[in-house]
Amino acid sequence: IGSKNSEGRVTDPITLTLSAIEQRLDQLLPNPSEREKVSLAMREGTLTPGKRIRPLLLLLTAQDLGYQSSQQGLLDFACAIEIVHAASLIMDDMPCMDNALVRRSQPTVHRKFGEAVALLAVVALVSKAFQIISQAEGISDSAKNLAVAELSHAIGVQGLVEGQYQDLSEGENPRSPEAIALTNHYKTSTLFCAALQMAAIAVGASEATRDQLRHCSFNLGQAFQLLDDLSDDSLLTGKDPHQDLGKSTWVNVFGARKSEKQLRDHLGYVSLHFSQACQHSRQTQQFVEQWFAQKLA
Ligand code: GRG
Repeated sequence: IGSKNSEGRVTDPITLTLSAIEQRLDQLLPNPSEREKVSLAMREGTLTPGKRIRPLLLLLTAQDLGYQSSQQGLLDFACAIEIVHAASLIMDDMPCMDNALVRRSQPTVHRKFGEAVALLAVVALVSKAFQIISQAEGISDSAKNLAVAELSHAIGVQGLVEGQYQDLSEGENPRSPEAIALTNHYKTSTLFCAALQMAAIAVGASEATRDQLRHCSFNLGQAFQLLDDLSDDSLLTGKDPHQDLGKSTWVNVFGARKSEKQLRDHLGYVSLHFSQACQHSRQTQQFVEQWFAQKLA
């Protein structure tokens, strides 16, 4: 990552893809004046640097599957996923949810702009994401329809919303491993699933491939959430530490060692299903393996 050619230009494809995502996000979001607070909050919540892992995986997977149509259209699909993710983080941080003070090393959006503006920015971002999909160039109407169905499913009561609800609910505590995995599926795997499915839809992949990618996303979301929980540090996130300790995460219930073993088991399934979905090109699988290896080193 970050390799340069003899003229000092970055040539690494991942770095180039990440910078294309940043540029396109910047173009797609409104360009407001100082007085347009909701638009400013939309930009703040989205453009503050993050990992961009979901849009990156969408683009890499589509390439592995042999995507050959408009690069801009696919980039727009990828940005729509990131915009929904950004909206979910703004909402997650609000006082009625996780009550976080800091996100991506910055004061949370509701602290900068107030709760009302933050909430309006969430609604505006979600609607922006669907507008972007509907206008993506070089992608057929039927593919756009399927993409809308995937993304709306991932957000709703069988996706992020349910995951967030379960995360906030004071159910049986400590929860069973199955219950924790289900919450992680809803709150994290579903958006990874939408990303990989949108790649498959853009390519017109077979149902068998799409099924492999669903299994892949389930395990990827579990692994990602376990990593997030393992690295969750209330001093860094500014979250209320009591609120976090009370949560039934794998790490809180089973400890770090067992959680890391569980994470590695999920990664094994991620590789298996990626290799079955993308048999001719393995860049996404290799990227994911290297990405996690770096984080776990
Ligand atoms: C309004 C779209 C919308 C949803 C409402 C609030 C909510 C329901 C869902 C939130 C679910 C949630 C916070 C899941 C956590 C997922 C997760 C692991 C986030 C961290 O992702 P990273 O590490 O973050 O990719 P960066 O900052 O790098 O983008």
